[in-house]
Amino acid sequence: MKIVKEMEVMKGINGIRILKGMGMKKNRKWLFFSFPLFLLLFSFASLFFASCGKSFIDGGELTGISAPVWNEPNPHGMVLIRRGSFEMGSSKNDTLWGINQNSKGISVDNFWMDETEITNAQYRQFVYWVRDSIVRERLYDPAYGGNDLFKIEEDKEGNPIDPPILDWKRPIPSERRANEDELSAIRSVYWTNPVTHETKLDPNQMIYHYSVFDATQAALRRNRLDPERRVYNTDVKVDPNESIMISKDTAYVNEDGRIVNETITRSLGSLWDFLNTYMINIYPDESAWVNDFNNAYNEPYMRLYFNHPGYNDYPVVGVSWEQANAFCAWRTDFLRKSLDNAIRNTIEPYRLPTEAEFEYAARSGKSDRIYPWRQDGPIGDKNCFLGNFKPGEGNYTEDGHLITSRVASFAPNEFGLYDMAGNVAEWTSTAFLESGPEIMNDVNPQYAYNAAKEDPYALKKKVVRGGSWKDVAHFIRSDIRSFEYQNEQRSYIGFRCVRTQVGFVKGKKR
Ligand SMILES: [Ca+2]
Ligand SMILES: [Ca+2]
Repeated sequence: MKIVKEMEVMKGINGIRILKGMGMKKNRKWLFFSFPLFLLLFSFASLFFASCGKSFIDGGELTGISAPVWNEPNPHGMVLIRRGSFEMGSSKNDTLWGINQNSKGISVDNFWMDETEITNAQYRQFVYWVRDSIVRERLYDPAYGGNDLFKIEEDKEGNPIDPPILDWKRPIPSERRANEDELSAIRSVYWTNPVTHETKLDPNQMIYHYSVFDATQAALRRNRLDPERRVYNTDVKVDPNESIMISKDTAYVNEDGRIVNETITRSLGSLWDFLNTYMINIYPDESAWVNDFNNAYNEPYMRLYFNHPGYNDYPVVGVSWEQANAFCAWRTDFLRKSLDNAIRNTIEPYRLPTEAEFEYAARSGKSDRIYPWRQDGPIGDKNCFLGNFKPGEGNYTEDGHLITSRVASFAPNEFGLYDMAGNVAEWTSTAFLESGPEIMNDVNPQYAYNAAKEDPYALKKKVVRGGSWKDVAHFIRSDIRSFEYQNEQRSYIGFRCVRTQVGFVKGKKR
């Protein structure tokens, strides 16, 4: 799938400056990450020009058109999971837990995976980007003084850009220097509780608007725009007026001012029918801490967990599957906008891992592992706990942590991944079916189901893997499946991203 449209455009070095502005520890590394890309961009572009100018003096022989291979730089905070095969699922029956042997041999290709779960600080970068895009829109809006310098209305050649795009290079004025209109635009994204008078960022306004072109659906033969090309069997008579029904996600604001995201089914008319649009409220549900646990005093977590700097490096929670997908789309766009056209679309998008990718990565690709570590239980050689979970009845703390822990508090697995068992359970892109892997292909297995709004709730289950801080040892096993509804927000579910690596095995030299 490919991101084709986003709310705003942000380019080059500006993306780096925004990151630095967030005051995050690791941001400086982006400079080193981006600079080689910048150089590569020139070499990549020159490669095209070189091939255009090539004269075909090849003696009439078939010599092929070749070009140097371009290697992707290592994405910040991710590790490369190399392609491989393993037995996915449980290899033995376990009558105590009602597990039936259900393993299946599968293979997955190379992908990058976040070393750790996405942290509060990382997710806040997304929330603040959305906040700033709203403020910039309003600074341009005549209702708030209409400063047209906040948008770029013409390109370098003086041609109009329609509609104009936000100028991220122009800083939002500080509250001290802002005029009255600017101040009201800046403050408009905050909300004051009329009872307690506490002021905070208004979660209801944090809407991220994005579109994704569904290249898989668009590629299916049955969905081809030209009816002649839907069937290759020349014995079958093609009906040129055949109507093909397709499902498409769309989002709009209804007459009551409410945002509606829904899946519509309609007759295929053009490539635009494969463009899915979403308007997602991306703010985490801080009240999950209270709603998940009856008769418990979890109010401090509700108030502090997402925003207190003490929790910066803890995994974000209270994020639904839909919000996690919005994060992946934003992260892709944020990176691509910092790259030149020539390489922008050679970078695969960030996404949630498939269920198979998660299990393969958790077990370090080894069929004989049931945890990310080699032991058959959660305790290591030196009698130390190997992850954050619930070690005993009512006992959450024996492993040193009551709720979540800072990410990477325990040793990584052989692939260099932290907390693949426990801490927070993690969303995958896979829709949950009891039969699961059985019906999936054995090459890059996946089962995706785009549930329509009117579908029964049972069809909106997504696979969650790895178990969490609130689970006993059995449920943090890497071969155990679990699910949650795609719009649920839980205090024990977070996520991490993956990205398919554009990588090749070197061939034999001739
Ligand atoms: Ca614990
Ligand atoms: Ca985890």
